[in-house]
Amino acid sequence: MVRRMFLVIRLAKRSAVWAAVVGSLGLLAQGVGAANKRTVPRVAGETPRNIIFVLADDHRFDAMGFAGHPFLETPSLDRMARGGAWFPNAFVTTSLCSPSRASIVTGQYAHNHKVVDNYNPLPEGLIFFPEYMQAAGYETAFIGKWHMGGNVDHAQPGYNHWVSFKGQGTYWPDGHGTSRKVPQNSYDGFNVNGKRVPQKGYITDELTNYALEWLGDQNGDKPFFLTLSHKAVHADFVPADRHKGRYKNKKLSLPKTFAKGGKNFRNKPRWLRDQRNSRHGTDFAYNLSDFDLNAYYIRYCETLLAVDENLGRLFDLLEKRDLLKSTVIVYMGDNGFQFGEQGLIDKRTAYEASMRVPFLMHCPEVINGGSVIKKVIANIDVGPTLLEVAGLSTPGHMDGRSFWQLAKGNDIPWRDFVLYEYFWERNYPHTPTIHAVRGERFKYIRYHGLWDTNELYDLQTDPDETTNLIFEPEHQETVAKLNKRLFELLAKSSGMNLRLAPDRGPTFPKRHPERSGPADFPKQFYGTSE
Ligand SMILES: [Ca+2]
Repeated sequence: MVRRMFLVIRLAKRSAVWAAVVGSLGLLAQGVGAANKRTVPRVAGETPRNIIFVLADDHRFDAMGFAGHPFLETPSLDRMARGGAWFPNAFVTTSLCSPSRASIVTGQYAHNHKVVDNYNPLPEGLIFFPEYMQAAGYETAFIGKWHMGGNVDHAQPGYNHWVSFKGQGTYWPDGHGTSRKVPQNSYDGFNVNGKRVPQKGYITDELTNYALEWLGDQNGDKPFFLTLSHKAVHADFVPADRHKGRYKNKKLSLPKTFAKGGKNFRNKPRWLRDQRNSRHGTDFAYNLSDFDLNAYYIRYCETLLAVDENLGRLFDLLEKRDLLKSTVIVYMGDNGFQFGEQGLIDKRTAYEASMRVPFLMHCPEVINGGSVIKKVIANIDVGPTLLEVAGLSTPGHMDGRSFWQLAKGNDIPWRDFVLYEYFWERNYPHTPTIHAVRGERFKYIRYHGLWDTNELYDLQTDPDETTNLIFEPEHQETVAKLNKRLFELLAKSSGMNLRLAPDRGPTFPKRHPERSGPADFPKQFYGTSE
């Protein structure tokens, strides 16, 4: 076949139809690729391992016992950190459920996979990294929250076994414990390999039951890859009944940037001060006039308890089957969640509480217990990393890079900055289009399409992002350098365009008439000449 092709090419070279032949060969190559399985070259020196990827929803970076939380108990996550590697500088490149999940599963930035909201259908032609594992002989399973492409739960490419639910699902089948209506909540039960099966109990327990059942069926003939994707801890947080009230006497210590006015508002963007009185601000959170931030946070922590407990059940099963030492277990959050930082709730912004996530890896055979790896890693790196664990190289279309060698304690050249992006949605009009770069020390945030100020934070001296350094004379060089780096990273990844998706889904533009008014410009914007 190949020889015949060369013959055709040789003949064609001499003719005027050369260009047309090249075109048709291109089509042929595409056709062959589509008909074949997804393949990439193997990497040297990696024996394919069993892999479990546990994804939590909206789990912020500091809501873990070992990370210094004042009261939250997470013994299983603590065990993972003790016995494995913790990446304290792990980020998502877009802090929103569907775009971040799409970045995880495709290895691409949102500007390339083009999933920029929670409502529009998935674009055609996306390639999910488990497809490569499947082609390489893995048994693969997806169990839990998919939540990409709107309210769908049908099986997606790359998975031999499928258990999911529509949109946000529900914590309990009867909806108890919920205090408000959440967009895209669904009560249709599970799609188990194409069959509708009712939800029986508390979602975090039940998804783990499905996971344990599938793991129990694996007989060692093939390596396995399991994704367990929790609904928890997405809002509206509902703890398991057994955990309700555990922290009722505890208090959220309000973040330094919660203060309304004074020094805290100095040089802060106008949009940020305006968002305080919106659905995602503490003055009018979820447009509820009686919103209680403390009660909300306590429920968040209580809801996390079942996630941690169920992680423990996975550990127990692997231990019993003598697989704990050799299996790579990964724990990650799909984005963070603000509880009063900068006067905000929820996510989407480039602030730490929103874009920074828990990230742990456990595999005692090759990862040293208690490793703390401070390099900046991101959701786009998950696909490349887990493919390397499976002995496979990174497909050319992926933007992320494998940090498997970093996890194992090897020194490899690594990136200086993570690129962040968020595209404005009509549904939640209070958060603008954002681009940012985040390194181990500095974060630069650039807003697009509005008359406002950018931000620069020194996270070494100011981890809480209290002081915007953007106007400080001694930082102008850093601002210029990071602005240049931002555009280099965008250009290198074909990101020099803004994704526009059709308006779809509910909109939440409301402000409370009696709470904080519109923000003024920073003083640097005023002057009587150019
Ligand atoms: Ca999320």
